Amino acid sequence: MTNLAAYLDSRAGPELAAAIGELAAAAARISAEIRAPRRVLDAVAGDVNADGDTQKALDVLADEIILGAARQAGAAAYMSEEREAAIPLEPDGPFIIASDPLDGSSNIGVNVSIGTIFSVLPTAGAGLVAGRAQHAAGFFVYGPQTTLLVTVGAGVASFRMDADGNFQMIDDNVRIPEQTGEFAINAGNQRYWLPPVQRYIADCVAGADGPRGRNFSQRYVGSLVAEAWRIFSRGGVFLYPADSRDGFADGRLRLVYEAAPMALLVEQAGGRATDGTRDILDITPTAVHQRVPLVFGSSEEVDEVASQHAAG
Ligand code: AHM
Ligand code: MG
Repeated sequence: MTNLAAYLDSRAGPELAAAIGELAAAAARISAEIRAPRRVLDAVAGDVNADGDTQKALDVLADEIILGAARQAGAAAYMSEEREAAIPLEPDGPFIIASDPLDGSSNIGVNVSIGTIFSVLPTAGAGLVAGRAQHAAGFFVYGPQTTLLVTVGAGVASFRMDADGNFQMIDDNVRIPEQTGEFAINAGNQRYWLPPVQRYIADCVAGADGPRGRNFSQRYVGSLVAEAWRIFSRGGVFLYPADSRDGFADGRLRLVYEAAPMALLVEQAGGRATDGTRDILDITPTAVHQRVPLVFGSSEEVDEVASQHAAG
């Protein structure tokens, strides 16, 4: 069986391979911390992050651990959901690491899957470059199993962590099915959605009786990494659109360390990721914590959402 180190040796340069190896070791530590026998999952750290969210103790711990990995990897800088600004590290470092160290924070306390998302970026533009320029991207899921999906720009591979904290390959060519009968969106926000999303979801819900002519199921965990793992496994479409609430004109998710790494994985697995119309990978961020509407998954559905946007 191939492990992560062997996979990276054959597809990435030594510095990039070592950096992803450091991130995997960090994820093994985070996984162990989450499973520590006396861990109170939703213990609060008492601070608020760059986004105004109350930080949980695990958010802070995961951020420290990923920062340690970035430092070990010799990264030039570290950008994180939990830090206001980029942290400068090795002045001559070959790349920048961006991360959401603990995605799905609001779910920590209910024992559903949470994860770590990462992006390895060129140093040009202080890391604020279009997602297509990423050297690598991936995410770990801390669920019933600890898993990893990673791309170094040559397809997507999946791994599961063994008892020794090593990542063993599951699949060396993960592909997102083009068609799906599952959509994921926070329907509690329906009254705030804009007309294209209203129409798209109404057509899905109308099922076999509507214009789509077939039935859909809804799935929504509220944890991006968990939705994504499901979509990479069996297809699906995820939407966190712009809506009319104050502060949601660009949706909720962050471009640099959530949407862009996810989009690189999605495209490398044959799916699509857009903000409704534009490819996420073509958007150049102007700020570390910039938000972006996100639609990703099975290409047929992402295209359908785009055609609803084209219709106005
Ligand atoms: P987080 O990075 O603070 O955990 O926030 C991101 C999360 C995603 O994991 C998830 O897709 C989304 O926010 C859920 O938002 P909502 O509760 O508004 O549906
Ligand atoms: Mg997140």
